[in-house]
Amino acid sequence: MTNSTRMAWILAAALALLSIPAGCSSDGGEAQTDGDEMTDGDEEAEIDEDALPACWTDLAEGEKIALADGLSGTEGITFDGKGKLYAASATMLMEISPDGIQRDVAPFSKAVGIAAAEDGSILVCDFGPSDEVDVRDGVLWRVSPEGDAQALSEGAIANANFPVRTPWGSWLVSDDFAPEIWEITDDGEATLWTNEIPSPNGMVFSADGKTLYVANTFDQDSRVFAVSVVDGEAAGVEEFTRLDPGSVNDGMAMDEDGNLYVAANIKGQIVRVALDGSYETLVGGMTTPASLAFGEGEGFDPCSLYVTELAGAKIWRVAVGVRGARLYR
Ligand SMILES: [Ca+2]
Repeated sequence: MTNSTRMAWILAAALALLSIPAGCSSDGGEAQTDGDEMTDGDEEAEIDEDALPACWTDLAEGEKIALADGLSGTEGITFDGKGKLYAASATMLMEISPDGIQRDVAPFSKAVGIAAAEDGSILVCDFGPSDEVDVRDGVLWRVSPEGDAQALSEGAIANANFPVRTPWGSWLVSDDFAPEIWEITDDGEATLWTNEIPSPNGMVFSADGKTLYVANTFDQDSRVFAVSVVDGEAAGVEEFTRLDPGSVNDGMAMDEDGNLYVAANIKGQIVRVALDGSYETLVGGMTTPASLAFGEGEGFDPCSLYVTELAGAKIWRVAVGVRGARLYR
């Protein structure tokens, strides 16, 4: 068994543990401080800086505070673009209030990464019943704002891990147990988009849509790849940066200046990667940080990252001091 295979099974075991119902639907407990500096902004005002919500100033850059606690481990996290925050444990898609209170939205068997569509639906990746790499039972679900879950794609991806909306209006879905990223149309048609990136996980597009950044998880060293995108196709794969050994990269986010934020899962850190590929640790002291998203909507800081813990109990807010990049939806 190779190291990467062993690591895969460690996280697979963690996922299996998380799939045990843990009576986690109760009050999330610990509340964060009020966001009283928050002001409403006009989402359509892309150019008018004054119309954008202000950064909170209660935490210094790199400081963190628990938004929610008492969770049974969460992985996916996304804002819906309409003011709500969602997070996914292995067995439940939840809404998380600005006070850290959780509300069950829809149950799953093995939910992983999530992302929001333009209409406020939440796309949920699901490993399916089997974690085997050759059993194509992974599912991409689409959950309506009312909580109605419909399978958008099943039977193509073995272990659907993370979804990202493409600039051309489809979904890319990574499979971290295989070197595969799939494209899923809104009609559910699935095609293999690239098989050139080992253990792809978190993904984010550059603002111009010409580059897809992909974090790799189990294949060491811990790298971030840059995929050149031409006419909606993967036109070339390059190594963008190589983080510290053992980072075991998971989710990614991007700020408005194009810096990347990578969840170094096993190290318990969020690492910031500059445009030239150099990197620094923004924050540590987390338990297996999994996915991360910049705040959107009233009660959330637009200049903080909200971070799930795969094998921990918290959702953190980490102050960054700059806004997130606009996401494709
Ligand atoms: Ca599976």
